[in-house]
Amino acid sequence: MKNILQDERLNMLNHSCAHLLAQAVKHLYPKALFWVGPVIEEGFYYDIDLGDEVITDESLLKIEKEMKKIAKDGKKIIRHEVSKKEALEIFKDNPYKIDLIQRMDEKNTVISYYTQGDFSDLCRGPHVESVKELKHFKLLKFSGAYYKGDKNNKMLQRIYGVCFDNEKDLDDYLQELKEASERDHRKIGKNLNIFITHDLVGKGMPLWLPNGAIIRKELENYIYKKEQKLGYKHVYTPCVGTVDLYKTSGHWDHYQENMFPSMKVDEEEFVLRPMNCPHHMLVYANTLHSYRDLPIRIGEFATDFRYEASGAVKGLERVRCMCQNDAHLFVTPEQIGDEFKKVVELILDVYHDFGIKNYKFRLSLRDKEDKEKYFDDDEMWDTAENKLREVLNSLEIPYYEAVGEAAFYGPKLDVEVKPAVGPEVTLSTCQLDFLLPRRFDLSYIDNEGNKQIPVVIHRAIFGTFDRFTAFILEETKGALPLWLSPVQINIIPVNNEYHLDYAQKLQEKLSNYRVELDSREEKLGYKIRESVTKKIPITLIIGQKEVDNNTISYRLYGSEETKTVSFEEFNNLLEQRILEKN
Ligand code: TSB
Ligand code: ZN
Repeated sequence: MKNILQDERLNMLNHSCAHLLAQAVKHLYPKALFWVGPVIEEGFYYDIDLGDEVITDESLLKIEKEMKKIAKDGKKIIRHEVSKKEALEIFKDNPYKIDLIQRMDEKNTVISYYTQGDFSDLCRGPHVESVKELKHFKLLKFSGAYYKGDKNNKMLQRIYGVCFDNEKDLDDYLQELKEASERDHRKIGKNLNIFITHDLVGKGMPLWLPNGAIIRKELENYIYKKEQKLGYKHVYTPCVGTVDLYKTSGHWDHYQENMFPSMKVDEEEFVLRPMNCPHHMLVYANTLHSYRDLPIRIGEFATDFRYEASGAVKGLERVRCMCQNDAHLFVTPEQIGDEFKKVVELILDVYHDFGIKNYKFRLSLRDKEDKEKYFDDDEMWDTAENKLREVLNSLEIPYYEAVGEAAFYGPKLDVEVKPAVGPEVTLSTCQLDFLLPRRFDLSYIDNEGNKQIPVVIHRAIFGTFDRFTAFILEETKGALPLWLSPVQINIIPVNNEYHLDYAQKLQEKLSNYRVELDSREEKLGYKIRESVTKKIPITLIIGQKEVDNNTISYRLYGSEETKTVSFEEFNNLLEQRILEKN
């Protein structure tokens, strides 16, 4: 989808359109006070204090109409440059703009504002020459937004819109927006009863409904089998730890802003864990290790809690309670390359099974200047980053580098994907860590009988089950492959009186699968349509012909064609599709 921010002309057009929106709002709501109106990836928005007035769908239409009127009038957009003092005088009636001006540097900044007809707005520009150029726009939606994003401040009203140079581009864009919103996993999750959230449980804490739980269980079984084959040992550890545990690991000093506050129980002070590494370090430390035992791979489907800003939580994609498909691999320095390669191969293998094609590898490095976020040991960082680069180059996978995206304990290889709505997110991750084994005083005995410190590779193939499920729902638009579908087969008897018996027998014979039998007294067409709406992969239609010939007629999701086969043939088809993950 087009990114407005990356196109100079569209940037300007949308910025000017934000002013046009503000002008129209001012005409309709003379008491309105304006805060900021930036251009964003999807167009623009303006945050407005409307006093007691509330924006509705109807008011959006009215505002849009007023915008068209002003644009038709065709006033020029004129730039003015003034001193700070003058600016304070010009915008004295708007405390929000005064706040902006006051924060501007007295000496270095020329303060500019733009005027179009009866409306002026503080702004750096640039803008189009005249409002006449603003013909092809649309107001998209509105929401509440706290002043400066702080929930202790007043709630302002945010209106979103987008503007293009011609009607076709606008129409195309609106169509794409519509398709993206259809693909949004929050919408699919609701329609297919996969998850919900509830205020009483809290923000970012989804409840997985039975359909969602089936998907999650299948994902767990799938990755567990793969990991077992690769020599992983799985453990269960508690989803809390003491503050001391996280002080030892360094999370307390470097990751605390992402953690829930601590709680005291008797003499102990606990935190909900944001990561599982410290627990796994202790699992490793429980036994003595020789170099011959390494690599040791400790895996867990582990629940973590992280503080995510309330504006950032999103369906299953960004949650505050998540379950990682986590593992920590304890290796000798010589084994880093090999073990890392195996993780990358596993990622590629899994992506192949799920048909994931659009992703980017990102090498996430530390920001040398940020001593707060990153553990301060330049030599350790240089070793880890160089080693990781070396491994990636030898793997010959294309990647880009991003400074400031590393974990506090080491650099990472992240896999980035683009959700239907919103910016890119990390799915899989593989991280190199020389720090935590030191902090937990881990060791193994090398071939000369000396104590050595292992290196740790942190990795999560799905990332979290939460985010991966969100992504897969969007990739498939909810039409999951047979093996993952909550309901795999839906049997519809044409007439209950004559065909229900046979349909029930079929259901019993297919008891290895998740089968529903729709025996409601509804019209056949209605039931078939509903089967499609529920995105059930296979619908069986059982009528007299099937009963007489002992056959099965089926339709695959996405196809109008009905095929008739014997039970054995049908069974083969199912096995084949499950095997091929189709
Ligand atoms: C891989 N200690 C490592 C672990 O051993 C770790 O926690 N890495 S992480 O911080 O990158 O998180 C692992 C994965 O969790 C990320 O790659 C991402 O896919 C997923 N994740 C992170 N935050 C969230 C969130 N708020 N909601 C859903 N998934 C998340
Ligand atoms: Zn970890």
